[in-house]
Amino acid sequence: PAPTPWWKNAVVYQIYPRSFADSDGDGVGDLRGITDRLDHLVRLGVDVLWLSPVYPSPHDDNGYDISDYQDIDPLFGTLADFDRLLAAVHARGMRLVMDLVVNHTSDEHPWFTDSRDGGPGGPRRDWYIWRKPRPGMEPGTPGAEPNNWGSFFSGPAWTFDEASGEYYLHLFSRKQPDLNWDNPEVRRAVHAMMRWWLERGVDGFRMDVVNLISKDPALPDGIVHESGRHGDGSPSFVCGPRVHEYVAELHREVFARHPRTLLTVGEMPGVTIEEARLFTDPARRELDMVFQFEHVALDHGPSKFDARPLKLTDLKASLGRWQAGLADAGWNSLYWNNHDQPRIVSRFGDDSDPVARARSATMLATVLHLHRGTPYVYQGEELGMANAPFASIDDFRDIESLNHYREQRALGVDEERILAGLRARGRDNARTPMQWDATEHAGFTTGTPWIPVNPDHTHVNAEAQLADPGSVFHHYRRLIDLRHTEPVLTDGDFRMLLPDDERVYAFTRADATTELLVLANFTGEPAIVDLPDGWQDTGLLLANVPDPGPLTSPHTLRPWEARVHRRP
Ligand code: ISL
Repeated sequence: PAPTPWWKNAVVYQIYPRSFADSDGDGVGDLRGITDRLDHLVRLGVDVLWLSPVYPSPHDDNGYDISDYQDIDPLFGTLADFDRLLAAVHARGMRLVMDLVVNHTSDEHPWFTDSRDGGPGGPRRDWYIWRKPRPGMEPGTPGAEPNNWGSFFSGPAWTFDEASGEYYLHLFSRKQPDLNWDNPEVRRAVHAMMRWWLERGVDGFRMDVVNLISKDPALPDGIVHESGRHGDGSPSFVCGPRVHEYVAELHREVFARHPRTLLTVGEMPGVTIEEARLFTDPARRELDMVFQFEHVALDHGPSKFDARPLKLTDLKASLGRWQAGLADAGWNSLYWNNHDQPRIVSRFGDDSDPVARARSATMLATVLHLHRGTPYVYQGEELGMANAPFASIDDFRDIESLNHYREQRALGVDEERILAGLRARGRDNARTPMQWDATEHAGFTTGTPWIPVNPDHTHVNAEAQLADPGSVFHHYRRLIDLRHTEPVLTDGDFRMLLPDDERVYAFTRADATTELLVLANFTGEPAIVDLPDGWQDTGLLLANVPDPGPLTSPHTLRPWEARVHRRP
C-alpha cells in the first residue's frame, strides 16, 4: 500500500491575518505580526498554517475579493515580509498553505475591468459570466435579471452594466464577479498563478468554494423557497457539470508537476458524501480532502440567521454518516470553527461562567479531535474564545451581516429580531482580535483595532492560559500531541455508540492493536452512561476534569465532562 501521506496525522491552524497580530499599530493584523507570534503555534504543536487571503483587495469581503493574485496587500505587508514569514514557518518545521479564491475575483481585478470595459466581443469578455436582460423587461430594473438567483450575501446574483446593457453573475457580493471556468484561458491563467506560489515555496492551497466553479451554462431559474424572494441556483452550480474535470486538471497541471507533496483542501458548501468521495479518492487524483458544512448547518431554520438549538442526535447522525461514508476512500476535515462560523463554545457549549466555559470548550475539542480526519483549529479556539457582545448594528463589519440587516429592515422585520440572529450566527463573532493578554487591546494592537476586542480578554487570553496547566490551551496542546503519537487516531476505524442519546456523545476508534473509547457529556448536568463490555477500569488517556477517577459501569459523567480511555 502507498505510504500514509503526511497530512493524515497533521493538525491545521487557521490564521485570519486581519485579526491575529498587528505589528505596525494601524489596527489591522499583518504578516510581521504573524511572524512575531509563531512561537505560540510551536507551543501548541500544530503542523500547518492556513492563511486567509493576504492579496491586494478592496476588502469588500475582507480579502475574499482579490484584485491581484501575485502580490501582498500593503495592509498586510510586502512580498518580502511574506518570504520572511514562510522561511520562519519552515524553520520551525511547520508548513504554510494559501487561501486560493478563484471562483470569483474582485471587480477591481484587471481581468474584470478588461472584461467589463471591452464590452461584448471584447478580448476578455468571456472571462466572466455575462448575460442579456430577461426579454421584455426594462434592463436594470428588478426582475430584468437574466435569472432569479439570489446571491449568498442578499439581493440578486446579477449586477447590471449600463455601458454594455448586460449583467454579470456574482454568487457572492456585486464586487465578487464569478470567473467563467468554461473558458480555457481563465483556467490556464489560474494554473500559472498557482505554480508561481508553489515556486515561491508555499505548501498547498485551501481552495475557496471550489465546488462552485462549474455552472450549468443554461443558468435556469431556481426554486423560490419560503424563506426568500430569490431563486435557489444551487442545483446549477453546487458540484456543477464540469467540476471534476476542472479539479482533475488542476491536479494534472499544477499539483502533480510539483516535486513536494502538497496539501490541497477543497472548501465545499453543499457537497454530499458521494461527491466528497469523488473529489478525495486518491485514485482519482483530484484533492486531498474536503471541508464540508453539514454539521454546522444543523442548528438553524431555512435562513442561517434563524438560529435554533442543536439536537445532539442530529450532530451524531451527521458526523457519523461522514465517518462511515469516507471510511474506505477519501478524507475529511474536522472543524468546529472558521472565520465564517460563530464561536463553538458559545454555540454548542456554554460560555456563561468560567468553569462551564473551559469544560465545554475542552469537551468539544476532545470529541472533534478524536474523530477520523484532519483537525483544524481556528485562531482563538485554543483559548475557548467566545462570541462577541455586539450591542447594535454599528458593531458589525461583515458584508453578509450588513446586507442581511438592510434587506430585513426593508422588509419591515423588527430590529431586535434581526440583531438576535446576527449575534448568534454573524461571521464577525469569529473575527474579533486574537486575545494575547489582558492589556487594553488584548496585545493585538497598539492602535485602534478595526473591530473591537472582546472585553472578556481580561480573563480569557493566551498569556494567562500558558501559565495554567489546566487551561483550554493546554488541553488543545495535549490533543494535538495525541494526534502525533497515537496511530489509531489517524487510521483506526470509527464506531458511533449510543446514537439515540441526546446528552452523551460516545464512540470508539480501533485498529489491530489499540482501541480508544471517547465519552463526552454535551450538557451542564451530570449524565449517566452504560458502558459497552470490557471498558471498566481501563487506562485513562485524557480527561477535561480534575481527578477524573476510574471508569465504572454505569458511569456518571460530570457536567461537560469528556474522557478518553485506551485498551490494552
Ligand atoms: O458563511 C457563509 C455564508 O452564510 C457560507 O455560505 C460561506 O459564504 C461559504 O462557505 C463560502 O465561504 C467562502 O467564500 C466566501 C467568503 O465570504 C467566505 O469567507 C469564504 O470562507 C466568498 O469568497
